[in-house]
Amino acid sequence: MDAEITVVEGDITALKADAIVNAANSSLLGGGGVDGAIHRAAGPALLEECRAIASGQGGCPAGDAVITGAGKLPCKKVIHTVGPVWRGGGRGEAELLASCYRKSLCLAENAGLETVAFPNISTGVYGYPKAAAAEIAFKTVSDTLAELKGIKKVIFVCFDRENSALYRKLLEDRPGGDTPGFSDTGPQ
Ligand code: AR6
Repeated sequence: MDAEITVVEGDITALKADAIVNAANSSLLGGGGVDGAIHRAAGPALLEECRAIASGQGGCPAGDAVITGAGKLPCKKVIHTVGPVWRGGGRGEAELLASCYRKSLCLAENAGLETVAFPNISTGVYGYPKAAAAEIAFKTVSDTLAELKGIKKVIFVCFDRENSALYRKLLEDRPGGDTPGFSDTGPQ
């Protein structure tokens, strides 16, 4: 059976998915935006795990991802991926952003996880244009799910109306798509 793709509007830290994805930075040591929200909600155990990974492998480059436990969050695992900083589009940003989605899904698959929630990676502090980022996210996730067997559901968690409208449109426009995968009642 095909994996399901859904779109919700809300705070990703509240989701009970098997894994939530964090839009981290290369240090893996926390920051603002969704990264800050995830670390605040998870508590110090998450930062300790990130610190151990960062000191072991020297941080995490853009386009790559690592997996940790979830501290006090209601999900089981956190996948930390580092999106590209938008520099005009000619510095490999699209490939790096696609790689974030693909590698995060592969980590989830290899960990035996079935439901994965993504924020809109790079579209905050890192400045990636939202419409272009949404198209890459949607296409990469759709293509990767077609290759993987274990993941049953991907949830795009949009924090703002603009992203939510973009993802809702992409869901409607896909072949055979309508809106059953959209929920505007929040992630719970
Ligand atoms: N739940 C879901 N989405 C959220 C939440 C939340 N609680 N909070 C913000 N967003 P950003 P980036 C959305 O800036 O652009 C950090 O400092 C937000 O509206 O969090 O990848 C890191 O440490 C936006 O759509 O991540 C890095 O230094 C999306 O999450 C840097 O920011 C991503 O915005 C990464 O920048």
